[in-house]
Amino acid sequence: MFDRRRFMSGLAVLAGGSLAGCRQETYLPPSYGSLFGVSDMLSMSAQRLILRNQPLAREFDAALISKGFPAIGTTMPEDETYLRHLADGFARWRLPIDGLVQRPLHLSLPELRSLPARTQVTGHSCERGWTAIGQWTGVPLVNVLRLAGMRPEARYVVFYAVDGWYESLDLFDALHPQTLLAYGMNGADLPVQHGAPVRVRVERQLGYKSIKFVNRISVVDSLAGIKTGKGSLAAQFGYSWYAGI
Ligand SMILES: Nc1nc2c(c(=O)[nH]1)N[C@H]1C(S)=C(S)[C@@H](COP(=O)(O)O)O[C@H]1N2
Ligand SMILES: [Mo]
Repeated sequence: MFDRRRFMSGLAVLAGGSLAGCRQETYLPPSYGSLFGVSDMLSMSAQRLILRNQPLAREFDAALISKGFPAIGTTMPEDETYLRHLADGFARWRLPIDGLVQRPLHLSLPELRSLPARTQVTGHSCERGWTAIGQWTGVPLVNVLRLAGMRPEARYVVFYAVDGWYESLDLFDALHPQTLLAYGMNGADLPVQHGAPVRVRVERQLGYKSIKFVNRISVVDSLAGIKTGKGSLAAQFGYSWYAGI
């Protein structure tokens, strides 16, 4: 039988150690220099206190999966490289994982699918006022980070998407067991409009943190040097970087 524990400890050894040396506890969002930032900071520190034991977000019975899960924002990227990969069934698609890691990775879809996976039926809450329930299958991000071997200075994981979106999580959320690189939805391959071939699922935050069409993951010690320093495109538009629900 497939022994998940042994495989995972194998991955940890492969990574040259556990993630124990990494700093997982953060109580401050990356930017809090304004009045809005103060409320962001208060809600984040309060939630971190409540969530300190890393409870799972609620999971639902498969019977409750929404029939018409809305597709929001980008539903068909225009990027030419992306369209070539789509036409090709993503056979030559690779996901780079770089930055503060011991072994930068370039994972193909079959490689991602070969890592220990998780399936979860969870609620999605969009800041625009709708919710839906979906079933997501993917590899917990923590497994990929173990494979790459994070350096002790690592503090944030940044996700880039083909449509110019980017997002970031601190390690507290990045290492959570329900934070997935999802390649499946409702028992099938992740459909294009929902972010094929791979999207992020962040179950304890609003929908915009679950970035679709991911094409690069980078581990960093600070968000200050990335684009405008806000850690996310949504945050550049004025949404909270920390969108806990
Ligand atoms: N790359 C990318 N990711 C994205 C978006 C987007 O437009 N582009 N929209 C976000 C928003 S606001 C929501 S609510 C969810 C919607 O996911 P869905 O289209 O699968 O419902 O994706 C998020 N991730
Ligand atoms: Mo959203």
